[in-house]
Amino acid sequence: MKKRFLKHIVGILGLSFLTLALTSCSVTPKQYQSDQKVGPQVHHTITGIDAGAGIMSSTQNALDKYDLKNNNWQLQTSSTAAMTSQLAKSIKYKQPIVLTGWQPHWMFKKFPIKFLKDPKGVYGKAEQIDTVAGKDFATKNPGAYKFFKQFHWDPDMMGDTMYENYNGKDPQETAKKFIKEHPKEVAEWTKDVPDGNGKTVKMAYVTWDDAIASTNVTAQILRDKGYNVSISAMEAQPMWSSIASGSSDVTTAAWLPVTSGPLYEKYKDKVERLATNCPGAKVGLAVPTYMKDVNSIEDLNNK
Ligand code: PBE
Repeated sequence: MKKRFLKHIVGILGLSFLTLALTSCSVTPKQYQSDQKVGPQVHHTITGIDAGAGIMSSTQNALDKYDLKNNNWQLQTSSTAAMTSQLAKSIKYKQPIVLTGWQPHWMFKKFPIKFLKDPKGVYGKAEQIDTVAGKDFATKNPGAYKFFKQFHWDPDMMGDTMYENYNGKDPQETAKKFIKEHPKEVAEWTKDVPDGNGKTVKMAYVTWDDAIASTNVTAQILRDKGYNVSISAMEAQPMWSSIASGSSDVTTAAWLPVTSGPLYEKYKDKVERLATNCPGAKVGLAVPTYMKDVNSIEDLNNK
């Protein structure tokens, strides 16, 4: 009887040690080692986002131009949500990570990360976010056209709006709050814009945080002016083709000249660039600031 009891205890103890060992294995990842090469520490992997994003094709170019592909580097497709939650985990445990990064975005507000230098200019020098419409939008809906010609904000305004959405607020509620708090800007953007009287505006966007923010703000301003605005989320490629074909009217999500460049090139005869709605954007690769010796994309091969 006693023996059996002992055996039981030993069994339970053994099992708990095993579980402890296993879980401690999985929850204590290795920290970044500055004295070791970065490649093997991240399995030569750049953590990316959705396949249709321009930053993904720019990063494929970077893999070629910086000779990273020949050194076994690869780009992992995921989503903005998956990438930023991976980033949060890495930061928590001071692990190494190389990711696709862009601004305006709350990731630079929330996490201690830095852009890697891009001496070959693969991601372009200065990006901007443009408003793009179908060629016939001006004649089809001159009122809304005028508004989109006049709409432009800055990375700070956009960043704050995105951050509120990130914190769980409904994007339409954020838009309403923004409108309330920025009467001067809204008046400027709607100057001489006639009332919509129910005229339809079909906006297209991709569910990137910047586009969610700008689409909801502009749609709400036009709704307040009496336009009947619909917003449709789609992948990048279908978004451009639907604007070119006229099934959608307008988007505020064109990152140019480089990031959305290939799509713009493809459809440029059928679309019009109305305005730059946000200047001072930036796209590239990023790492946590504690990866002190990794400062340029070139460092990924050497360090
Ligand atoms: N982004 C954000 C997009 C555009 C908006 C930089 C991730 C991209 O096409 O890469």
